[in-house]
Order: sequence, then structure tokens, then C-alpha cells
Amino acid sequence: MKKFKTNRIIIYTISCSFLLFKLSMLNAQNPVIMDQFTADPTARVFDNRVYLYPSHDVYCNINWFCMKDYHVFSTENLVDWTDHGMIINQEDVEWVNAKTNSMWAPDCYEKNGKYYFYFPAIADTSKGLFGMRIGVAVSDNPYGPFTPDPMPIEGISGIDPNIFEDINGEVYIYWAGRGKLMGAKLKDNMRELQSEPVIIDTLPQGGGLKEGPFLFERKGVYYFTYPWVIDKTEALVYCMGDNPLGPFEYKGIIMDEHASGCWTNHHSVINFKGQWYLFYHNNDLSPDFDKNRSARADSLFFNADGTIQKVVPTLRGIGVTKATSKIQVDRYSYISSEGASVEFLDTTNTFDGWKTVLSEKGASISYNAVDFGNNKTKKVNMRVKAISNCIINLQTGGSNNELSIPLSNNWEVVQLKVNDIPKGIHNINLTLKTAGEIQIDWIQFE
Ligand code: FUB
Repeated sequence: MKKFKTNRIIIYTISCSFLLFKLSMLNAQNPVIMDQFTADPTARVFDNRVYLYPSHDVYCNINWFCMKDYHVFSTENLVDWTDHGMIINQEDVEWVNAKTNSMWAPDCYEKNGKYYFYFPAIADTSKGLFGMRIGVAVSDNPYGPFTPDPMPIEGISGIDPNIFEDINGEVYIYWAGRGKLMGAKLKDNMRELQSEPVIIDTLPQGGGLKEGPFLFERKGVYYFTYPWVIDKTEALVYCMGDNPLGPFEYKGIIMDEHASGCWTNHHSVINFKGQWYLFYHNNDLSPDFDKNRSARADSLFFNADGTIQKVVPTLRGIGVTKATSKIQVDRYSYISSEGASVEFLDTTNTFDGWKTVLSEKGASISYNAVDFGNNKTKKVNMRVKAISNCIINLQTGGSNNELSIPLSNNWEVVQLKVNDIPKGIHNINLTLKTAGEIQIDWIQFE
């Protein structure tokens, strides 16, 4: 490590080989999970933690979905996610045709101390089963191990299971089958239908595919939500009603079609510690192939009349980020329209994430809700590549700092003194004060 002084700052440059070490910690904004693809995210709150049950896209060199297994993730702060590992593999399920890589969108629900994991897959015809069926696996814990039932649920053909428990304890299952959205009551054993499936038939007509139903209740109102191809790709829409199986009245769009062109979206809604959140997906880590998707989350708000405010997808996502973590400012809450952009660090390995490029005097980027804890902060570390000598203005919590960053041809971690940053939660703003270009991977305070 080299160390040199300027009149205002101390700069450390740390050798690049050290920086090649890759942390496998799951700590992210949007997408929520950065080390694998995660689609169709069903979030559930169990014991004050958020559990995420996504499907698991992998790349199989076919122009379609390829999904062989499921992982479960959890967090207590919406920022640091633990991957509990694989919970079900297609090879583990007797009724599944394990050659089909068809483990599509799942759900998980707790009832009487047992966790029921619902998942669709193409059934094994040698068992006398056909098409997409929905199975159940059971565990004593939200993170498994799960034991799959030998046969799928009788009476359901389709995909995208979703479970809802009413306040009276009655449990419903919803799914998408034969182009329709369906619902039925489940028996207490959570594995058999108690009522005949009904088509949820009060939905608007026209447009294209409807799938991925997700029902939740708030203040006695039942929200029936689903992805719907209104125009070219899936938007997330919702209806409101007085009963779990409808009729429902269509109310509008929760989230518009993705600008990325990702054909699917698939979502879930939770209330965690008093705030509502929408989990959904986009193809952030695979911009050229929309069957490799990534889970995201943003806050969701209601109007006084119970209708839902449209959610505009953000990169910043949710949660308060610790100042001492490597803050990915490219997951910004604001970016200037001129001279600031976000690019992959390595286009051949998108899982490495992104960098911020500031290339014009006055270009800026902001990242909100950073927790500086209970002590004054006096230093910042930045992983940067300065294409020219430049000065960056770092503003946070009333601390205003002009930071000189020397030209470097490689990525370097520079450590700079800052005027005391007060304790508490602040936004960070970085502005390029000089002509030239600087690339920023992350910044971290100490
Ligand atoms: O992930 C495969 C399928 O894509 C899901 O089952 C649908 O909801 C859509 O997201």
C-alpha cells in the first residue's frame, strides 16, 4: 500500500490484486440479490423477518425459462440478505418431470407452525399426470428443509400459486390456468381443495395474458393483484373487492410495463413494520435476455380511499444503508440529466454490478437514507478510477467536502478526510466540480 499526503487529504492507494477479492455477502438495493438470478419474488413476513421465495432462473442456452430449483433468502433490515441455500430441486420431487427445468413462480405460507411451500412444474407423464401442476413441500422452518409431497394438488392445473388466509382462518389458493385466473378454498391440511375452483371473472377483458395472482387484505378490503399484458409486456394491476373470491372491481395499474422490455413482471405485497412493500422483478443483470430476471423491491403507498399509488421502479429500492458498508451509489435516488450515467463494471460478468460515471462538470448523483450511526464520521473510502485529476464535492448531513482525486489508470481505493459528518441518517450527494471523468464503484465511511 502506498501512502502520500496532499495539503488537505491523505490518500492511500491499495494494490489492485487485493481488490480482486470478491465478497459474497448479499447486501444490495435493486436488484435485491446480486449473486444469482431471482425471478417471481414472493415475500412473506415470518417472525419479524422478511423471507423471499423467488424462482431461480439460470442460463441454459435455450431461448426460454430454465429453472431447476429454489433458494430462500431472508433479511431483518431489508438490506442484508441471507441466502439459506437451495430448498427444493426438481430431482427431489417425485411427481415432477426433472428434465423440464420448469420450477416456476412459488409461494410459501405458515399455518399452525408448519411452512407450506407451493410450486408449479411440468408433471411426469409416467405418473399419469399432464401439463403444469402445483405441488406442496412442508417444513418446520421458513428456510427448510422442505419435504415435497409425492403428488401435486388434485384439481389444479396451472402455474403461479398464491396463498391467502382470511381473518377467520379460511385459506384460499389462487393460480393461473388456461389463460384464466382461478381461486378455491383450501382444506385445513393445506394440500387439498375444499371448494371447486372458480374463475375470477370480473376482471377487465382485452389485452393479453393475465398470470401471477397475488391477493392481500387491508382494512377489510381484498386486493386482487396480477401481471397483465395490457399492451406489449406485463404491467402490474389491481382490483378491490369485499370477498376473497370476488367479485372484484378493476382499479388500475400498480406498476407500468418495464422500460427495459422485460416481458414478464411478477410480484408480491407485504407489510413489514408498518410499511407496505412491493416485490417484483426486472432483467437488470441480463439486459439482453429477459428470461434471466432479478428480484426488486420498492415501497408501496395507499391513498385515503384505499386505492394504490402507482409504484415507480427505482434502483435505490428499500432499506437504510449503513455508512460503513460499501455504498453502491449507482443505485441512486437521484441522477443529474447531464454528464452522469451508470454502466456495468464488467459487461462479461454482470454479477459484479455497476459503476457511476461522472463525465461533465456539475454532473451529480445522490443516494438517500444512509445511517451514520452514533459517532461523528471523519473519513471516506472511495473505490474510483479517475480518468483525469478531478475534484468531487461530497455533501452529506451538512458536511461539505471538496475531495481531490488524482488521475489513476486502474481502480483504486482512496481514503480521504472529511469534515465531521454528524450521527444519524443522511442523504449523500456527489458532484463533479471539474471537467474530466471519474468512475465510482462504491463509497464507504469510517
Ligand atoms: O417465471 C416463469 C413465469 O414467468 C412465471 O410463472 C410467470 O408469472 C412469469 O413471471
